Amino acid sequence: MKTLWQNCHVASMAGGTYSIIEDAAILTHDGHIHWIGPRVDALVGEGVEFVDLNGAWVTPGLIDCHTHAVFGGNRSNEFEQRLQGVSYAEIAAAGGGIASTVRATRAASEEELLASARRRLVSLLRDGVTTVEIKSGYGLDLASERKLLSVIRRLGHELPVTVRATCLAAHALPPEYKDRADDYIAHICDEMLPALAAEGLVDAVDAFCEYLAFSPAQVERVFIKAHELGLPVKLHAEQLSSLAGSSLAARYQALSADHLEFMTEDDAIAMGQAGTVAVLLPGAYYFLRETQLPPMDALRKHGVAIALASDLNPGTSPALSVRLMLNMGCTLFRMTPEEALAGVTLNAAKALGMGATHGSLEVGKVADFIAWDIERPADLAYWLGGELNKRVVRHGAEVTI
Ligand code: DI6
Ligand code: FE
Repeated sequence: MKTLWQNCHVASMAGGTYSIIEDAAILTHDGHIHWIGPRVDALVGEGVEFVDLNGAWVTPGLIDCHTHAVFGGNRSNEFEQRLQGVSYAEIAAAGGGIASTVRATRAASEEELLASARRRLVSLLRDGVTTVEIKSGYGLDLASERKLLSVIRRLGHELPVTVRATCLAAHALPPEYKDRADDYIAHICDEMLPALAAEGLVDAVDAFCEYLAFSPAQVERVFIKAHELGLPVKLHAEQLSSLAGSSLAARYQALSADHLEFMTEDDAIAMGQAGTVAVLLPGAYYFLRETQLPPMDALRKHGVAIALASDLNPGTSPALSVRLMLNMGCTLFRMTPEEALAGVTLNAAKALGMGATHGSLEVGKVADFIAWDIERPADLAYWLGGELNKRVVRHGAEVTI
């Protein structure tokens, strides 16, 4: 079935940049973009269905390329503690933080985890998200990580969204391995990753490189195993301190290094040369009341592609809106609305290794797009949350959420 979507303007992101077609049309066929251009140039053959988009602005479907959306419980109690002046690191050292979510997640059934994550994902989907990456990392033993990754796969089957599963077993040290971080890394490399990868539950491997998590040497062992298994890597790096994790990520051709407030110019040079995407997470920056900004000028100067994501997680970024991240990327990180939009389309696709099929509206790519009832594309970064009127097209067919 061919469909001509017309009476719209398009911010297509074609050719790797912010590009606009006014009074455009999009011809979709078998879930892909068959043709896109000015409406006057559209060649319409037999049997084409027409859809009037009423002057909407069309963008690629939004891509949230960094979330931890599957977890048990929540940590609003820690939010209150931090408002009283207790730091994130102090809470973690006292047995709270990630460890408290691990306890709640291990205690939850697969069905409970699925139900709570589904609600959170629906919020993201109502915001125009058609592709989402979800990390494990609150299980920290083989059975619990398998439970999380299974939920992640099920979410992709049950909801109208393309889901990428990332194994973040190296997120924190589980209590069974107290003071034995190297042994836990060995367990990840020898048992967990091979088993989970063999079960088809893993699309990429991530780790948390930080003084309160894992060292660069430990992360490197995880990366080596991931590559042996044929899996791409990503890294939480330079969120709280500067350990050159992002340079390490670049050496392993990581798809992305994420957070990056404390990265150096040398890290930016390494990432630019490797094509590793910088995934910035303004929700975590805001929620932790961080004051160290990621080095935007160094990233731009060294040609590092910049993505934005929600980091949806219970500890540092309980963010249920990707458009709010666009606003924060502009307001807090001084990105332009065009850069912010590229950050949740083009560059987010690249950060998931999906650049060939997603992230822009070009012939041959998957027909995932949003027709927004807005005046200008910058409106997407302007409103602070709320729901915008829109029509969501996934694989060439309109979906309701
Ligand atoms: N960095 C983060 O911001 C999240 N994980 C990570 O490595 C925080 C996760 C949490 O506090 O639950
Ligand atoms: Fe994260």
